Amino acid sequence: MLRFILLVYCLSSAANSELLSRHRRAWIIDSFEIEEGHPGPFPYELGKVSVDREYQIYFELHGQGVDEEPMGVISIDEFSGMLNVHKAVDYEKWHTLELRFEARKMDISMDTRLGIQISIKDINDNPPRFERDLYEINLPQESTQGSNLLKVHATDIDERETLNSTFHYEIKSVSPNVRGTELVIDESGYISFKGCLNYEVRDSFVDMSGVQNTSKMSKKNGGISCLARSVTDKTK
Ligand SMILES: [Ca+2]
Ligand SMILES: [Ca+2]
Repeated sequence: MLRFILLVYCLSSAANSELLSRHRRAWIIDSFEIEEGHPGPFPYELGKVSVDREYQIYFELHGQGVDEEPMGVISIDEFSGMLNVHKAVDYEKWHTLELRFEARKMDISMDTRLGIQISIKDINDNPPRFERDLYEINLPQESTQGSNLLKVHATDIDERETLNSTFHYEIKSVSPNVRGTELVIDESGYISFKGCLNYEVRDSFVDMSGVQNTSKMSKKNGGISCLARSVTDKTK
């Protein structure tokens, strides 16, 4: 009996979900796209919302980007229906803007109320960043070649699973550069060494970077550096 009741509930829930989904799809009548960080000049025309009527109507727009955060991004020409963009939007803060479009008759009574969705298109405007500025480790004397000394981690807040947030790690330089010792970093961020450690060197500085491989990468994304400090065995 309990299983039967649960089954009915699940079906009912699924039906409601489908109904809501259809209702939501029907409510969105138009969609537009804004590229984040648009340099302007502002305002520029985004596109027109048109409602054909044989009598005079005028348009109003409310919601995100108009009179809700981020405010002042979008406006609508009340008679032509043209949408204008007044300032740049940050994809890292807003992936989409949901707006309510209203067409009113000249006696201000409501004619049509519909929805507009504006997608914000991500650009590669953030470099990968290490979670720490400085990593420090003490290497035991018995460290063996190939063993993982340290794991570093960086993240890129641009759109996930796109080239804009894809990067790899590189070791740019090691100071002092000791002959016979080579530090390597793998794709997971693990740093290990080849050769043998030189215990005469007490402090070794490793300059690392997260590098992006996209041709669309802006110049300031050309690689960031993070200082990793590995300290040789101080008991020596
Ligand atoms: Ca990026
Ligand atoms: Ca971005």
